[in-house]
Amino acid sequence: MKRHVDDLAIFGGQPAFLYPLFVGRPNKFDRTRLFDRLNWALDNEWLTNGGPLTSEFEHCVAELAGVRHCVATCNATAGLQLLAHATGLTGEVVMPSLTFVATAHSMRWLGLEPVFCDVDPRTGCIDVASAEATSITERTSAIIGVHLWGQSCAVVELEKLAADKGIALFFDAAHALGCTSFGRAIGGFGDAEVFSFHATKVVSAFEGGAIVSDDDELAHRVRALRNFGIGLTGGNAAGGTNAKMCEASAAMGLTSLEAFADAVEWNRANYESYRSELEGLPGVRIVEMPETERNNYQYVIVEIDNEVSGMGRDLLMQLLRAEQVTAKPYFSPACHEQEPYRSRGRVELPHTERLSARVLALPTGTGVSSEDIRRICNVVRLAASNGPEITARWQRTNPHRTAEAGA
Ligand code: T4K
Repeated sequence: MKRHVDDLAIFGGQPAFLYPLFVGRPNKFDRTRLFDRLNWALDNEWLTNGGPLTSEFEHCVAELAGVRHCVATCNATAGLQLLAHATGLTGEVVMPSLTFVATAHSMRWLGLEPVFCDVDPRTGCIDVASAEATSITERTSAIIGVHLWGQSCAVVELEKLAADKGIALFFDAAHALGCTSFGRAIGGFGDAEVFSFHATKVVSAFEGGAIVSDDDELAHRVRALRNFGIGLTGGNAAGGTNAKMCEASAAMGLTSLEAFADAVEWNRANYESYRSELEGLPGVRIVEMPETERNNYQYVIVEIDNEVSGMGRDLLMQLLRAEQVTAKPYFSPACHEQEPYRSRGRVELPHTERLSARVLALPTGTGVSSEDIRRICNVVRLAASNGPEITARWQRTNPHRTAEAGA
């Protein structure tokens, strides 16, 4: 364990890890089960277009989300786009800016205009009052709430706002598989919700997504639009697209789902380890997941307060990288701070900007052990307790890289 600033790899010490640790490493699963399923699909000679593995995957996801319908897609981005087409969105779509850029890009790609609102300063989820006061106009056709890091957004308030305004309400639930809101499974709120099964997610289908909903007509429409619009009476203004999940992805998704409960248990233990290791450390706040709700704990997020720790988030990230710990600034820059949105003009989103400059996702998942976490936190503690000294030393030795590291 490191005791002195000189022990830090950024100043020439031995890195804390021999091999890199990542955020978003795929979780463990039973390879034999995966290969059995793949062989079965190959033997069936039915590889995509709503095959039996995809149907089974949809059934399992619908059950987990407590909804009647699940339409599996090639990824969550396409899932959001199918919803926009199926409901005929036009004009503007209101969403938080503190999200992965896919939430915004998915709409922009269709010619819709993402309009960003601010977030709650602690959870980072959409601030409903900000959405109502500053973002909704007569051109708004939908709101997309994001269950950031698996925390539920204010679903009841958003449902009321959407109903009052007569607009659609979707949730980007890319992070929220198996999570709850007021004890109810995420998946059944708004008009529809969208999960991601990307390789980095707690349940992976290599690439994959799913639209879940209790709306029979909407589910029917997105199912048809996913497959070129075939079978859709009267067609759709946009025609259809190809956003199907293939059988290989479904095989992986099903196998990963079987390991989901173990992954959540592992993630929860990791989250608790981080919590106890970082407890009381000035300038470092772990984003706490509410005890009253279920979470999948796939993200462990810390917020670094530069003024208290004397060290910026970006310098800490760089310092960790030197130790072979690849932390990720989820989500920075916020959407409105990056192109193509930034050049539309300045929007004031103070809570979003504060959080996006401070948050950092730390490695977790089934490949990360409690000993790994002790070692990561040893570095974080050493860094945060000596922030001003480290920052000054860094600035002295790397004057040209200081701004880039946000020191
Ligand atoms: N909405 C939200 C709120 C989202 O977070 C996302 C996706 C979406 C919508 C869209 O969902 P999809 O259309 O993708 O289904 C990654 C993922 O690519 C992205 O899916 C995910 N969110 C986002 C949070 O993370 P990057 O740019 O950070 O990916 P990358 O390549 O830097 O990898 C992240 C980490 O994962 C690295 O530490 C390496 C590790 N990794 C990655 C891959 C692909 C692995 O260890 N193995 C792997 O196979 O976006």
